[in-house]
Parts: sequence; structure tokens; C-alpha cells
Amino acid sequence: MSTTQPNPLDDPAADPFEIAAMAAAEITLITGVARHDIALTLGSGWAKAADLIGDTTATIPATEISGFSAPALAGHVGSLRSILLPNGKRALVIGARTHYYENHGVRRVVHSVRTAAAAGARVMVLTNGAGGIRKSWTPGTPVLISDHINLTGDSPLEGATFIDLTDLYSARLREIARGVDPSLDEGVYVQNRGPHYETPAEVQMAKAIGGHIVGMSTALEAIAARQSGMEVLGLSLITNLAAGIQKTPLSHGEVIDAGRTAEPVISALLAKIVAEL
Ligand code: 8IG
Repeated sequence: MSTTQPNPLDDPAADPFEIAAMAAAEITLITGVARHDIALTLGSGWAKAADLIGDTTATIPATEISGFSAPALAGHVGSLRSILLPNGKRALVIGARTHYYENHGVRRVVHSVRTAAAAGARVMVLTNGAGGIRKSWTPGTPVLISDHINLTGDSPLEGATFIDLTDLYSARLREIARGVDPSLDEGVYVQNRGPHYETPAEVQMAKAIGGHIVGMSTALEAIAARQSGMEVLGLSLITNLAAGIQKTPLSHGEVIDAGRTAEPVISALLAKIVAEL
């Protein structure tokens, strides 16, 4: 599908799960891999992990797959990769996240997750770059997501679809991650709409309601992953302290720099975790 064609997800009458099934069938056809076991969405700072987790057997521009959008940001790689892990499992790596702040609607935000589920993945690894509320989390610190607070006011669930989220971020998978790196902290991820960063007052609100990490992704995707019956592992790279926690203004450049510096370390960590999943 080229970028000039309308996105089928934008038709309100379309069934997003049918489009995800179509996308998964296209991935199977192009990769020759009948079933992927795990899927990973690599956010800012995590992209290098794709090179470390195994052998890439196919790379697909995301826009060639039904329902996927062109990436909004340089530095967000718009491709899907099929990777053969050393343990024989197959990973589908999504380097093409659609953010809620792009205003394409929540169906497009969670399409990659639904496609991964339709491609067979039982485990969804969601990674992101985010702001830290705890002062001890210096830029470059990876943090496990233990739970989330969704402040987008939106949901990927349509109609009266009631889904339990009590154990959304799998304790089993977090235990595996901590087995690889016992120093990993965990925290509650707050998804804000963005694309502006928070005001210091908003960061204090996030802290007061139980948040430890602020970001612009992941929560909506995690909900969709659970709806599809997947186990979710969430990891944030703290690229900056949240507004007002750090005394200097936030800049996208600073965030990119912190991500770049931390990338080799956290990518190696993620590769080790993936080998255990
Ligand atoms: I990277 O401080 C990154 N993403 N909302 N706040 C929010 N998103 C972020 C931040 C941050 N840093």
C-alpha cells in the first residue's frame, strides 16, 4: 500500500481486526514466516536492539503493509523486521510507531499491536523514551513499566468492550527482565497526549496521582495488546527528568542525545531479555 492511498482504518465502517488480519497475512507472505512468536515496538533510544536480538531475515517498509502510516518523525524508523532469534523463535520488530498526538485516531495507534497479535505473537514488548519523575533516574536509565495511568481520555476499545487490566504489565515478564538485570527499577507510566511536554504543575499532578514516568505512547498500545490476549512487557528509557524536576528546559535535541548515548547499553539489555522470553 503506498502512502498516497487512503488508509483503510480511516473508514469508520471498516473492522480494524480484519485489517490487522490482512496486514498479518501480507507479513507472512513477504517474510515467509508463518507465525511470529513475539513482537517488539522500539521507541526512542531502543532501535539498535533490532540488530542485537538475532538475524534479520526480512525488512519491510511499513507503508507497504495495510493500515500502516508513514512515520511522523525522523529517527523513528518506518520499517517492520522479521528476526530469527538464537533460540529459534521469530520476532516481529515494529520500528514504525504511530503516536496518538499525530491525530490519526487510536485505531492507527494500535494497528501494529493488533497486526502483531494476528501474526501470532503472544508477547508484546513495548519500549519508549520518556521523562522521569524520580530524581534518582538520571538520563539513560531504563525502567520497567509496572502499571499505567492513561490520561489521553481515549481507548482502543470500541463499544461496550470491558477488559480487565489488573495485571496488564505481566509480573512474570518483569521477573524475567529483573533476572537479566537485578538493578532494574520499575514505575507507573503516565501517557499524556502530547506532543507538548508537561508543565511542571502537570508533572506534580502525575506524581500526586501515582505516576513515576511521563510519556506520549504505550498505554493505549498495552490496552490493545491485552484485548488481543497478549502478555505485555513495558520498558521506558528515561531520557530526561520531567519538566520542573530538572531545572533546565526540556529540548528534543537533549532527548535524542540521551537516547543515543544510552542506546548501546539498553539495546544489549533488551536483547538479553528477549532471549529469555
Ligand atoms: I523522550 O518528559 C520524552 N518523552 N510526556 N514527557 C512526555 N513525553 C516525553 C518526555 C517527557 N520525554
